[in-house]
Amino acid sequence: MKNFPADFVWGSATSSYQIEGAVDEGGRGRSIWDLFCEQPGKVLNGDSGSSACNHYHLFDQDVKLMAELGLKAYRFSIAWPRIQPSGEGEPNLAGISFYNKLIDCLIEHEIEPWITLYHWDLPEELYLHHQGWLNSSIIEKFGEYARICFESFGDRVKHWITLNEPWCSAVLGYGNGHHAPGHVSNSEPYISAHNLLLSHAHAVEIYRNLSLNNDGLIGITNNCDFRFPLSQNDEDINAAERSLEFFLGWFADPIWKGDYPQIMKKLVGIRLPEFTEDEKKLLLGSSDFFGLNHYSSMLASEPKEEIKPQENIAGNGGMFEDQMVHLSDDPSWKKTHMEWNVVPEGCKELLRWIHKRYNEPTIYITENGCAQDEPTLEVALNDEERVQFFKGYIHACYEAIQENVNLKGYFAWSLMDNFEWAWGYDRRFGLCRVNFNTYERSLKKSALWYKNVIKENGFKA
Ligand code: GBH
Repeated sequence: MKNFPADFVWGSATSSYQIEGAVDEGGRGRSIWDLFCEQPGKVLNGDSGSSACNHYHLFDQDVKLMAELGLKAYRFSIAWPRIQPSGEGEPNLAGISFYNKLIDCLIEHEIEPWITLYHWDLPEELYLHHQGWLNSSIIEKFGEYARICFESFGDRVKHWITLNEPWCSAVLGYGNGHHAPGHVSNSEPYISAHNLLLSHAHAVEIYRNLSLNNDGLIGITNNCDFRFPLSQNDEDINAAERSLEFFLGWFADPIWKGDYPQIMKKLVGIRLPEFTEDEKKLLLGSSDFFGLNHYSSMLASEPKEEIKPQENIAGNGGMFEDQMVHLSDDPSWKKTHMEWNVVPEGCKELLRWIHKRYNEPTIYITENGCAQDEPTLEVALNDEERVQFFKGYIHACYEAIQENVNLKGYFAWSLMDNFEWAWGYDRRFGLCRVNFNTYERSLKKSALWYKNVIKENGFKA
């Protein structure tokens, strides 16, 4: 039996725009994702999150499903435009009331709510009239939004995540344009990232100064895919290290070390903004735990020739050319429906890397999971490959814990199939199957397997 520490947090995660639907209800304002989905060609099949899983109306049913699985914790995000329809000013009470009902229902079922404040649904108004994450005025606005959430829900919520994957907001949103707001630039990713980091730190300062008189914790969730060196040559080993510093170090170094990685300053030059001494102080130590979303791994090597655009995995994302790393796959790796490599060993290696580089922080894996091709209900319910995926990755977590990595929890992505951003409803990540016409939910084999892991607090190897 592979037993986990008794207090290990077993959870599952979702995000607001991916599951809620009801975009015109309860006084919700529009977000950049409503706008993005309206633009032809941006989202596969012209899908949008306008009705998604209809969780807004079916949340009590979903909480029952979570209870059935035995989840100890549920990580969800708040839609900023439900709380402040235009991104600033007085709170919208219907929005607050929706999340109050959800939180109370979770607590009634003994499931701990973990809240993410920002999982990409920026109020449209802040983008159209205030330049979104490109303008430093967002720092104060995000702080005010966060304050409303802390004051409304902080009596019951003990785990807060400011931002989900700022790398994605910066690189996919402002670098290659795959995500809202769809900008293509090699400087905007660095500017938006800078404002995202400062917004995070400012919100944390507000939370800590509120002294809600509870033992609440607040942190950030970053995403990182691991990079193995292609060979054991120094050049490739350095390329893999450089790639991780450009990926995770970009967002984690300022918080755990007080500034951007030296190698980024060197290679990005004047396109990388600088922090003032006060900003560095504000950032340093601004996360009580290390939130990590991890999905995949690639091989990294020293480029032998100029990086060509087609090698530039995230397109014109700035960082890919700037880091000067060639990425490739090991042909023996299995792939998911997203074409992402299944490499549990990479998860363990990344946990070790974080443990070492950031001085043994408390880590929570706030997302891990896979998409599988599930054209019919029958195929979906027998998702043996997802069971194998979870088994491999959770086993890697187990091994990391054996090596004293301070991993304290794991959240499966995702509780249910949902709106998978640019892939619309074509890609399914759920433990539960969702019929997007009837909104019927059914447990997949992986859900039943995970239920058992939670119940036994581990599994047989
Ligand atoms: C998460 O982002 C999001 O938080 C969530 O909303 C989303 O539904 C979920 O993932 C599934 O997509 O081939 O090694 O370059 C995931 C961020 C960044 C992870 C790109 C995979 C590419 C793998 N992803 N990365 S690689």
